[in-house]
Amino acid sequence: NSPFSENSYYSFIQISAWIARIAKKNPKLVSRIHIGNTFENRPMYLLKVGKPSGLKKAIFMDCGIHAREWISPSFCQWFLKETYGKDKNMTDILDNMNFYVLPVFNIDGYIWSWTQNRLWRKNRSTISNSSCVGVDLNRNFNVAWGTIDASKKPCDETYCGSSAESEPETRAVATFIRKQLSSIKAYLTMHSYSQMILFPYGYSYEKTMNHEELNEIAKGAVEAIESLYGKKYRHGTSAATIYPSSGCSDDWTYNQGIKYSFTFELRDKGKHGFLLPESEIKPTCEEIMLAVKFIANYILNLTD
Ligand code: 0X9
Ligand code: ZN
Repeated sequence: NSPFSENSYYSFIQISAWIARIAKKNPKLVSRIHIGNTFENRPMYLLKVGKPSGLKKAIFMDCGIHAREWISPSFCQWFLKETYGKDKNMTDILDNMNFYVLPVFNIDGYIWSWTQNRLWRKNRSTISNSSCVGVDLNRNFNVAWGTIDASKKPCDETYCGSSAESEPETRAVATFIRKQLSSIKAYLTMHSYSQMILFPYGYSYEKTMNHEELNEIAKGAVEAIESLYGKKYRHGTSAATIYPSSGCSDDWTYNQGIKYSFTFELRDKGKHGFLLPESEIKPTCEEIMLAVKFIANYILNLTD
């Protein structure tokens, strides 16, 4: 009953209509939460999914922090469409925990990528004393801000902004997460491309306190992915597996105390890159769904 089509990418107008509709049609399961506005003043809505009940664990998941990574918002839509009542395991998960899903983190950038420049990455904020536009929202979090693989030059793709959390989109997400820290047990952020599941740290080669545990979870998640269509995903720390970088959302959530923080890099490995054909939306979402469920079940079974 949702208009989401697994065979096409959705424009932001389509996505926002879908967000309103899915909340309206499933009031017992889905609610829409306004967390802030973008630089261009568009409202940012989060979808809270789960059966209402007292104390529940939660998983926060965002899609589309980078504008051109279109498969990422497709996954958030898929996740909601597939969610409740379709299979027993997902029903169990949602009876016992909530998901906070941000379908498009970087709305202004996503629209720019649809209308002006398909390969746009950053948001669309204007910068004083520069004619260049946009901050890399995944360099704008308050964690080792402005150090490794982050540029102070507004024209660069990894421009980290004038200060940590300078961007309204970053502030909206960080503020929401700070308020919900007691319930949020895991943080998942969806990117493309390169087929990886990454965990902290990205800003340092040091290992986290629960490195072995994170590695085991990521390993289980990539095995679940591979079991479906045989696609190989790598796993490991961001710094060692993709490249070191600072100001990223997953490292920030980790340091806030969310000990299960993961960055997903979806298909493919570079053949099409950001321009992943629409025929790959469905299989990508199906395989990633298995990984998300694997992590959700792990979180559900944690006793603390
Ligand atoms: O560079 C990024 O922001 C991510 N890769 S992407 O190609 N989608 O831009 C990787 C971020 C990994 N996480 C950390 N370094 N903490
Ligand atoms: Zn990305």
